[in-house]
Parts: sequence; C-alpha cells; structure tokens
Amino acid sequence: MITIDALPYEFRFEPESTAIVSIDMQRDFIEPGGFGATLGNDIRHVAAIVPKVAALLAWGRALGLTIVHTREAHLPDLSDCPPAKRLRGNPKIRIGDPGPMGRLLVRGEPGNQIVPQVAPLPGELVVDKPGKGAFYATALGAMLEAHGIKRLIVCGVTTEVCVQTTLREANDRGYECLLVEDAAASYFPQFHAQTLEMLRSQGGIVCWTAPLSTLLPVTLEMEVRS
Ligand code: TIU
Repeated sequence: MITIDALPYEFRFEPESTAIVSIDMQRDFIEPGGFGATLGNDIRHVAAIVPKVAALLAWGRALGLTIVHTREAHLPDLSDCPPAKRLRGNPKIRIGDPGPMGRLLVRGEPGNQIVPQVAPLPGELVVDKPGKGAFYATALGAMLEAHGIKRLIVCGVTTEVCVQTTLREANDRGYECLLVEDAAASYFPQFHAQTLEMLRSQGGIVCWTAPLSTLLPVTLEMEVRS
C-alpha cells in the first residue's frame, strides 16, 4: 500500500488496483479553434497543465498503473449527440460543424486527438465518451472491472465539467478517487478552486485531492517497504 499526503486526509492505493484516468486532453479543448475556444473560452489555463499531466502519466507508467485516456467524441452521424447538447448556447460553430481542426468533437477528426505530449501509448485504454461523465454510455466501468481497478487517480479538463462529472459517477460506483489538483484545469480559475474545495469537503464526500508534488516522490520501492 502506498500513502499520499492528500486532503482531507491520506489517500492509500496499491498500484495493481489503481488507474490513472486522463480526461479529455484533446486538441478540441486545449488548442485555438477547438470546441472550448468556440464556446468563447480562454484556453491558456487548460493548455498550461499539459506538462503536469505528462509528468503524472510518466509517474503512473513507472509504477505500473493502468492508464486510461478519455475523449469527448461523437459518432460522425451525431446519433449519440442529443439535440439539446448540440443546440445549447450560442457558439460560433456547433458540435459536428467543420472548424479549423475538422468537425468539432467528432471521432477521428484532427481536433478530437489527444495532444501529443500526453497521448496514449500502445496498450493504454482509450474511451470515447458522448457525455461529460466518462461512465455514461461507455465501456469504462466494464474495462476497469476487467482490470481489477478499485481506485482512480484523475487529471484532465475541465475541472468543473467532465472531470467533476466523472468523479461523481466514479464515486457512486464505489471507486475511491484522487484528483491531482494541478494536473486538472478549468477555463475559469475560480471554478477550478471551488470545485476542488467542494469535492473534498465533508470528509471527502466525492474524492481526495493532492498536488502533483506529493505524488512524484512515490516510487515502487516505497510500496515494497510499506
Ligand atoms: N466546456 C467545458 O468546460 N468542458 C466540456 O465541454 N468538456 C469537458 O470538460 N471535457
């Protein structure tokens, strides 16, 4: 068992039953001209976490954790995109419309690819999800069960939308989750901070949180000793 100095108290995990879930680190949210930017958002805050997510993934790979990447992605015929989602708000271009990186939030398009610095390695799990939560209408639950996963270490974008929704879905399914504070981001820094606070409130009602700096010193040798 490995112990992380987290909030609201220590988070303990075993590498063989723990997965990193890297949420929606795709060009559509992180680069100019993607879905996030078309909603009117400033992408700088989310782009800034790419090196932290890369460091977290490298750490997880060294410890032998299961690595899962998600993408918010719709089928080309948009049959998995509820009209309510497509029509919401007043964006310049909508889900499925052509943009500078191909059709917005559509599987296989250039904008739907995970940015190269944090892209999946061969053998890692990739989940295309039509919703904000990664469990909704996906095989994620079955995949985690097949790998014997009990705990999730979560990162990605955006903190108060897909990351939070996924954490709440996971919590209700019995997973113990740690959100890596500075390997997640929102377009709105105040929403990021408030989301961390609410998720770990009430004794960790949804999850634990910890900065990357508390995880990186942990090595496999520490598990052998503990
Ligand atoms: N708009 C926003 O903040 N997020 C999303 O639409 N998707 C994810 O969070 N991935």
